Amino acid sequence: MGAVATEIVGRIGLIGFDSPPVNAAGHALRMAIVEAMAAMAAEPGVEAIGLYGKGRAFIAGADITEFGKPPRDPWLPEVCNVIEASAKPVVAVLHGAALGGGLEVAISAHARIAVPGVAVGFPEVTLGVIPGAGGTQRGPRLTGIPKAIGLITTGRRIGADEALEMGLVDRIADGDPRELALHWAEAALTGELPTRRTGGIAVTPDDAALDAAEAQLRETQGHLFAPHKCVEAIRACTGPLPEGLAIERAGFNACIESPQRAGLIHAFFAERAVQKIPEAGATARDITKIGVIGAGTMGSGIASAFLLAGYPVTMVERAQDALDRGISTVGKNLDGAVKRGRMAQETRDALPLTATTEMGDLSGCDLVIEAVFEDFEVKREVLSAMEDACPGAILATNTSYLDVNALAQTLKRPEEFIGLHFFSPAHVMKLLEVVVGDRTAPEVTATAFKLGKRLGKIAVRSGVCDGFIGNRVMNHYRKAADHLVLDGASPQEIDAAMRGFGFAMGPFEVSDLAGLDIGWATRKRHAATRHPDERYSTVADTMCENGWLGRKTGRGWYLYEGGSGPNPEVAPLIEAERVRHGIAPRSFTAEEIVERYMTAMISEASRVVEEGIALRPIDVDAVFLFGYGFPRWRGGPMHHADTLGAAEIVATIERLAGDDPQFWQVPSILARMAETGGTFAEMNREE
Ligand code: 3H9
Repeated sequence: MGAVATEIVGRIGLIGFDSPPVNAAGHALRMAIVEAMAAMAAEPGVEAIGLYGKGRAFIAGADITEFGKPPRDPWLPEVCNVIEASAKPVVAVLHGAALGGGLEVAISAHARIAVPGVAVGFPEVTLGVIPGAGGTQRGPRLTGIPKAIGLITTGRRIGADEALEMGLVDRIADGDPRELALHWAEAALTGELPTRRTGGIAVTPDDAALDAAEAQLRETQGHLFAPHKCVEAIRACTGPLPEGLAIERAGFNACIESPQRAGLIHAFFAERAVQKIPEAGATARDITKIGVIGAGTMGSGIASAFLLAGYPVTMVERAQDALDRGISTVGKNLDGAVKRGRMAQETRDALPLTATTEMGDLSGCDLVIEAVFEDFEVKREVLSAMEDACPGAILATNTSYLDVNALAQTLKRPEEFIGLHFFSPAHVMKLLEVVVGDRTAPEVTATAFKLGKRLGKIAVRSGVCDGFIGNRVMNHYRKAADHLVLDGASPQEIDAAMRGFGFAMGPFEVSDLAGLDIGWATRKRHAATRHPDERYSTVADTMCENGWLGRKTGRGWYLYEGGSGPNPEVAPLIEAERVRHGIAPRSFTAEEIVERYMTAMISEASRVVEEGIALRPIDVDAVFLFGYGFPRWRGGPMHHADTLGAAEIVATIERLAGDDPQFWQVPSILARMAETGGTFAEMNREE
């Protein structure tokens, strides 16, 4: 019974879940609970039972590493039934996290106490499944159908107060979970804490709420599998419990088989896997004060991100008017954060922001990041001044493309230099690429990761190359999109096809949002080294020359002022470019568009893995999931590649190479995988 600690204190039997780090309900814990419940039932001196979690959680949920493997008895639903059926009253004390299967265990008990700070909820849909141990049946019995729908179909996590209000818990009490379990199990015996079996509670039918939820989900989440199964299962909660549980079980099993479940669970682990870096053992420095150089959109966004995380920030800009604009941008960013509940108004009012035109004011900062114009010489000069003004500080560059090793060579302290690539808007976007140079000290990398965590970002380690992980791969598949346009597809067809695949926006819509000048600058930088055989479309360059930079200028690929829809002046440019290339345009199906786009993405991402720019394939997945709007339920480009299989991808590249051998080349890693039947998932496990 290693997974639980049992003891008898007076007339109370205590069962403490003990399966670190978060008491996931894996096979060992499930077995141990059932055995402990039987032992407590058989113990004549025990009159009531207290359940609690040791360590940092009650139970974080089912053990999701077991999903997709053959189930092992006892299943969690059985554990819950055993608890509910207990003849002796059972009280559960919820602390840390009582999520998914954890909450299902709790609502099978006869009364619940929530410790302040606990996270309660049914996050199953975010993992592509539905609550499978009674959540859809016992949940609505406690909260009523409408509230259960809200909780279960969104996966929203709530705190103790809301859980009490909803009826999921009976009391809120602060203290040590074991002590509370002892106290409240006793209270159940004295009558101070009423107890009842959740399964015995009658639910008021509410077909209108269920129909409305179904209709809304069809409209907003038609592409997802699990949320619809949740409503189906909740619908069954008005009948006898065993029948409802059987319907829930069928829905859960269908979800387990769905590829969306595999994609979403991969995304869950991606978020955590990226933290496992070779420098994890190095001692991270304490960072207490941040310097930001540059008060443009990026600099202000970065300053806002640090302020939101509670760091005092000194923001430096050369000219007072630019500094004033930066201060105003930070203000707007943080007002937005207050509105969204991410920052308290009092914190906003007492903002620890120093804005200055003096580099000397940076002294005392432990980390200074420059976010000036993306130009090697400009950055080199600023970094050199930074290095002199801030002895002892970590020096960071926020660059999207520049060679971090070459910049390091110009510094006296290259070991204290690192790339921190924020994504715009920097105070909102989750992704942070940590670009580790050849000479970056391990403690500096470890510090960057610690900082990333405090900022609430997903930090991903990248090696040095043009564009690092994300932009390098993006440049490649963006070219595939331009080639598709040359060959006959319209930008709107491509956008629609990629939205159909699951991206929130298509590539041309994204260009309009980001500003076409960004891609323009990259293309200019690459012009000198461009392969002579590369099929190059000048359409976007001409658009930039015309001043059509996207949303910010009112027109780009689409119109934003004086009308809407496609910019009518783009089609003639495309037509002229096709004539220049001697291309007779043809039509493309959405499947063909997706195939080319995704094959280009997977090809370059494979090279990034092969060259060691990304530590593992899963790191590439994290970059695209958290920085480029890749549909989470598809798990990321490398996970998606595994679902296609290397042999099929290689065959596609070889077929496409018939028309354009310069662009379509089989990465050697994929060729090897195709031969051996290898997968990217295996490489993730090797680390
Ligand atoms: C479910 O319950 C289905 C049932 O309805 C039906 C059953 C029939 N399983 O996040 P952290 C690992 S679905 C396995 O860094 P924190 C995690 O990977 C489940 N492993 O800690 C990490 O491992 P490593 C519904 C899990 O303090 C380590 O634990 N439940 C699980 O920042 C620490 O995790 C959920 O969706 C798991 N369920 O956050 C809750 N959970 O050290 C998922 C965590 O090797 N979990 N691990 O990287 C969470 O949201 C957070 O982990 C939690 C703690 C808030 C609990």
